[in-house]
Amino acid sequence: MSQLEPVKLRQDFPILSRKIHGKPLIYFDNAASSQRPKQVVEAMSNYYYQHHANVHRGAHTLSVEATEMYEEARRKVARFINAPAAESVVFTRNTTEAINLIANSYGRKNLRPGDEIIICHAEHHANIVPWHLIAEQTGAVVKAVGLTSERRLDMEQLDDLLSKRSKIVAIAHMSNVLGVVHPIREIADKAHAVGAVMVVDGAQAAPHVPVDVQALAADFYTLSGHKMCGPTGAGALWAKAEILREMPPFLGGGEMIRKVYIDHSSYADIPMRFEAGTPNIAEAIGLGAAVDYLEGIGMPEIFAHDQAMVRYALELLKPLEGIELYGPEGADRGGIIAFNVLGTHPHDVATALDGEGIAVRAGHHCAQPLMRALGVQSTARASFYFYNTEEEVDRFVGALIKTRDFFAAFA
Ligand code: 7TS
Repeated sequence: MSQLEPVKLRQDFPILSRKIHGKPLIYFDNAASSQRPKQVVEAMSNYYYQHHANVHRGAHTLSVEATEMYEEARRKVARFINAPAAESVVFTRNTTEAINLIANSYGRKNLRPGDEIIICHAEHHANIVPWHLIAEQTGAVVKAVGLTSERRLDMEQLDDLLSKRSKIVAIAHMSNVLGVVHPIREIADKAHAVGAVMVVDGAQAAPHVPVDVQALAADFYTLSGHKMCGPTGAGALWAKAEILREMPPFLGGGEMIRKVYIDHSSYADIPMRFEAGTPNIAEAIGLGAAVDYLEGIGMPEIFAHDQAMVRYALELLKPLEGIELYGPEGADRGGIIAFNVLGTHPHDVATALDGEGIAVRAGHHCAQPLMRALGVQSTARASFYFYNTEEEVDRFVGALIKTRDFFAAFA
C-alpha cells in the first residue's frame, strides 16, 4: 500500500465510526460524495461563530474579515489546481453549475449554427445536457467520441471528429463509472490544433488526481467541493483569465456590476462578474479548508492509495464468477469500480450490501449514454478514498460473494 495512513486519517471523520445495521460502516460511495473531516466542519463553524457577515459589501470589521476569508479560500483553490491567478477562479455551487455557466456565457457568445461541441460517450449528464441546451439555442451540434474495447476514449475517433467546425471539446478528467483518467493534455493539444477550447470536467479527478491546469493545457476546469472533503454548495470554475475576461455574465444582480442605470448596466471585472448575489460564503471557506486538508495528505499520495485500492480489489474480484466488471486496468485507472452481479438488479445488490454496512451506489450514475455503450441498464459502483482500507475491500468482496450466492439461489 501507499505511504498514507488511512486508519489514522479516519479519526478525523466521526461518521466513519458509525455502525450501519449493527456492522461497522464501509463507505464506498465517494464518487457520489466524500465524507468531511472535522477540520472542514470546524473551519465553517468558526466562521459562523466568529466572523460571519456579507462579503465585498461592508466597511465594518466582520465584513472585512469575512471577505478576507472568502478570498483566501479562492487563493487556496487556485493553488490546488496550479492556476496562474486566483482572479480566474469563480465560486459556483458545484460542477453542474460551472459547466452551465460556461455553456451559457462562453457558448452563447461564441457558438454559431453548425459549430460542433465534442464530448465523449462516458460523460456525466452534467457535461452533456448543458451543451444540449445551448446547442438548441445557438444551432450548434453535439457530437461524441466513442470508447475502445478496453473502455478508453478512442483517440483515433477523436481525430476523425475534430475539424474546423469544432469549437468546444468538453471531456471529464476522470470518468465517474469507468474510473479511467483521460489523457487531457493530449486531447487539449488536438482541440487547440483545430481552434477549439478545452473544457475539463474535473468533478471526479480534482478529489483524487493531482491537478495542474497549466500542464493539462485546459481552458476551463470545474470541480465540486463535496466530492473532495468540502461542503455541499461550494464548487469552482477556473478559466484562463483572457477567456474569462471576454465572457458575458451568466446571472445578473448585486455585486456583479460596475454601474447600473435604469436602462442598462456595465459589469464588474472577473471573478465578481460571475458571482451575482450573496455567495455560499461558509461553504467556500469550507472548501478552502478541504484543500488544506488534502494538500496536508498529498494529492500524489491520495492517487497512489486509490490506485493501490483498485488494483487490490480487482485482483480479488476478477476471478469471481457471475461478477461483471467495467473499466480498463492500468496506470490510468482511479479508485472506482462499476460492477454487476449477473442476473441480479444492482439496486438489490446495493440493498444487500447495505445490510452488511457497506455503502455503494447503484443506478445509471447520470451516465445514460455510457450505460447504452456498455449494453446495460445500470450498474452497482464501489468508489474509494484515502480513508478506505484493504480490510474494507476484503469485507466488501466477502459480502458481494454472499450476495451473489443468495440471489443465485432464487434464479
Ligand atoms: N461530472 C462528473 C464526472 C461527476 O461524476 C459528477 C457527479 C458531476 C459532473 C456533477 O457533479 P455535481 O457536484 O455538480 O453534482 N457524479 C456523481 C456520481 O457519480 N454519483 O453521484 C454524483
